[in-house]
Amino acid sequence: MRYSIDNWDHLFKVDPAKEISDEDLDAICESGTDAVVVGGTDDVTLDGVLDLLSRIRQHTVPCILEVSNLESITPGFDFYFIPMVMNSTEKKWMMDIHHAAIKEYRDSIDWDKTLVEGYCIMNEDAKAFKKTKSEMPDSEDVAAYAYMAEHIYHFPVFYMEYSGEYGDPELVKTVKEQLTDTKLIYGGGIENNFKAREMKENADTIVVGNLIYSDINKALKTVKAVKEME
Ligand code: 1GP
Repeated sequence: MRYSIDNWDHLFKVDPAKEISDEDLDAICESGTDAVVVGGTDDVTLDGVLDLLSRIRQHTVPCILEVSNLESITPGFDFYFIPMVMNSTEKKWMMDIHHAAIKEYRDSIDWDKTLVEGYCIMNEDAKAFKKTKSEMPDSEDVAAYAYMAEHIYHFPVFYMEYSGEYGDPELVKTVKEQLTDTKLIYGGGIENNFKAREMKENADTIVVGNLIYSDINKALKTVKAVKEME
């Protein structure tokens, strides 16, 4: 059966380029989050990915690789998220690297474990924004990207990526109104329970990243904060 994130409220995203203690990673895995995503922008290496995979695998939580480069793809994850950056000015991030991946891995890709994310990167200071040469969209642009994600590309997920910065809850609401079948993931700057809940009001799923590294206890509390909203 093709994999679905329909009932996922909360994800933690751990970065293979950052150090995390066993104690903190164990706490993340046992927190009640719906899945742990391994993903980053710079310095993502196969060694770093394999290290996190083997440590997360000691727990039952689903483990996802958000693919950032071809070199660090490895079997063994439960699911693979494939970003396509809709507001990049370079075709590469929407087409060419995926094309190269198909040429190399076509026979080993399990499409039931693969999910394409229509990404819209919305923080000009984020490393991913610069790397993908993204263009800052205004509200109307973002709403149109979301609509395209669902109606033209039929992406299962539209990801509003503010990485490192807290976004605009009103815009998240507007974007959600564009979507019926495509799920909305929000990530960026969630640093307390209030912000977790505020974004979860409209996003289907929220992602907590940096807070794991800056305040693990606060990060862990965001799981319960959004789960209690159900
Ligand atoms: C990053 O969307 C995630 O890809 C989470 O963002 O690191 O700001 O929490 P933060």
